[in-house]
Amino acid sequence: MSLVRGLSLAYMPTSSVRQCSQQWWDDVLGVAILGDGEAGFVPNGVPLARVATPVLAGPQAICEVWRAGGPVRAGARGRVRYRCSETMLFGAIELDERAMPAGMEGVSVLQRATAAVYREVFALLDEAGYPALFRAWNYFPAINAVADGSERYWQFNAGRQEAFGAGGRSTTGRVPAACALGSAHGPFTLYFIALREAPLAIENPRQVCAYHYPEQYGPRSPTFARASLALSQTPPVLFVSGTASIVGHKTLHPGDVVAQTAESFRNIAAVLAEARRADPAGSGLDSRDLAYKVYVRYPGDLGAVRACFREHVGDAVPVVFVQADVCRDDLLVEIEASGGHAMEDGR
Ligand code: 3EB
Repeated sequence: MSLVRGLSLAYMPTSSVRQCSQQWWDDVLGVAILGDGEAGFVPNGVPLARVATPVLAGPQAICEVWRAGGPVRAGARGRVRYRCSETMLFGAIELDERAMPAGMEGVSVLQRATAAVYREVFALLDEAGYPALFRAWNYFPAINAVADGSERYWQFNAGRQEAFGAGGRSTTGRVPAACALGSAHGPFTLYFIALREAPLAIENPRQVCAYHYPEQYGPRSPTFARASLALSQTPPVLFVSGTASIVGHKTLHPGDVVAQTAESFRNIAAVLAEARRADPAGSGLDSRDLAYKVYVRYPGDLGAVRACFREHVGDAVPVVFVQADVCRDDLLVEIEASGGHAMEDGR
């Protein structure tokens, strides 16, 4: 008999999390605070990512709480704070670009900060015995800005790809699910979930693999899979990466946020179909079985995006809408999702 109930996700206003007892935190793996909110109520030893993506039409800040459903152990290595269960590790790390030495050999500050963060993460994962990165959430300011002669998202991609190589990780094929968004302010912030046993990488037949994007999107490709499926979890857990209005490698429907939202859902449906094929024994997740985070570039588009969202998945799924800059300046919306784990919408 096992007392482990498995992974769960809750989106809760920080005002209600603040009321929770010490005991409530016992099996929490980690938390991300979305939007602007003071974080002093999070107990020491709980990994915390503060993500300056303003919450749209909701409480000022929302806690994204990941719970193990069983005993957890806390630790730290360098700048990484983590908690782990028997099978998975949640970690969070911030690095202030302003604390980095400026311009070295033409390598941008952001590229070096990204590489430093991922190097620390991989060193921890190797030491702790959770070598397989499952899901990575990346946030940093001014993602679409050009600085030191190139786009900042490209600099991030260069640092990430470099660190994957240096850390002995593949940069194609077996890569994690991820997202990379522009925050309003603050340090480079990464939070992540890693596993003892490698998950399956799932791709989308409608899209070129991101790690094979042509050079027009930057000299070093992004290192992520369209989704990642952990068959080692019971039931299996699926993370769908940030998904946008891209078919092949091109942005579709520039300037039309509703068409971009609908196209993103077509991409998510295609990824879910691939995930079902990869797990014939699994229950098979449907778009209505997932929890969502929706990134909207322009707050004024919220009403249109939310209406389109409801048309696709109804209003019974857990979801948060936040403002963030998407990594291509013609993308107006990006949608990420996860399922298989338990979920509660605490709002
Ligand atoms: C795309 O499909 C849109 O760089 O980690 C989505 C998910 C996107 C993850 C990343 C970027 C990333 O290319 C952008």
